[in-house]
Amino acid sequence: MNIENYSKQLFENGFVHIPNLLNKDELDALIAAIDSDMKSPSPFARVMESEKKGKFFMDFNNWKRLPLINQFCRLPKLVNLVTQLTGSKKCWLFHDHVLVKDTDASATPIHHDRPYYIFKGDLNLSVWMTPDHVPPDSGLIFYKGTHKIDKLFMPKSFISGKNIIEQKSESFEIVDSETVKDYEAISFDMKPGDALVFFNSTIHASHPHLSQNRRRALSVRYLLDGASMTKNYINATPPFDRMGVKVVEDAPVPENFFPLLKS
Ligand SMILES: O=C(O)CCC(=O)C(=O)O
Repeated sequence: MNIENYSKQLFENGFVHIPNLLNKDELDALIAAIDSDMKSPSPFARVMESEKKGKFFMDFNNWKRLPLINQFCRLPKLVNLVTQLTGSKKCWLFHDHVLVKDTDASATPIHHDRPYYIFKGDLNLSVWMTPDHVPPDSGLIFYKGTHKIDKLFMPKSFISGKNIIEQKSESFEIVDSETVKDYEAISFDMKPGDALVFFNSTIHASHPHLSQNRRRALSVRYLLDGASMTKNYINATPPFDRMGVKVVEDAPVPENFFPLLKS
């Protein structure tokens, strides 16, 4: 793996596609981890479905409860990948997010992740992995270079696709197709075991899920060097501020909630 080249792409574009990251055993472990959550979802789980649309199952922050998710998030291969890509010494587990779409499931709305989170930090990122073939017209869309926009955008509900709050906000601008019209939109032909790594600040979305195959995905969120807490979020997801985490501006990562995976 040419980590230097992948790292260059990540910093230049805000995202990078890593083909064949997972071997057969790791792919099986990914499938088992996603399955374990679908069979035993948490109270956070949501299934979106309507007469016309396919199902979109989502759940998050299950690593403490589900051993297969826990083991997968802690895989040295993933931790080494994100520390090497970002040149970070430290890495903490933030949370896991399972996202499974059936045929005709709706698009994921355009957003970036930072304003959903109680952490800031330029290197914090997600690793999105699928055990399925996801053609480019059904997969994620990344807007090249948008991680360099020095703004926070209003989070959107993945259920309704609408802004989480309707009132205008001084801190959070509205993000829509107009915001990204000058940025190249990139999608990938994802093969089983490929990964997408992207910064919390990178604007992204997905196409509606047109493929006839179910699309199972696990997005693991990691905190890296420079991570600290922030109160600059709307409706924290996961709602750690209502789960016992005391959010203090600029405070370091509380390792009793978010385990240190590498130091
Ligand atoms: O899987 C999807 O459709 C959306 C994923 C996403 O937005 C994320 O992992 O941050």
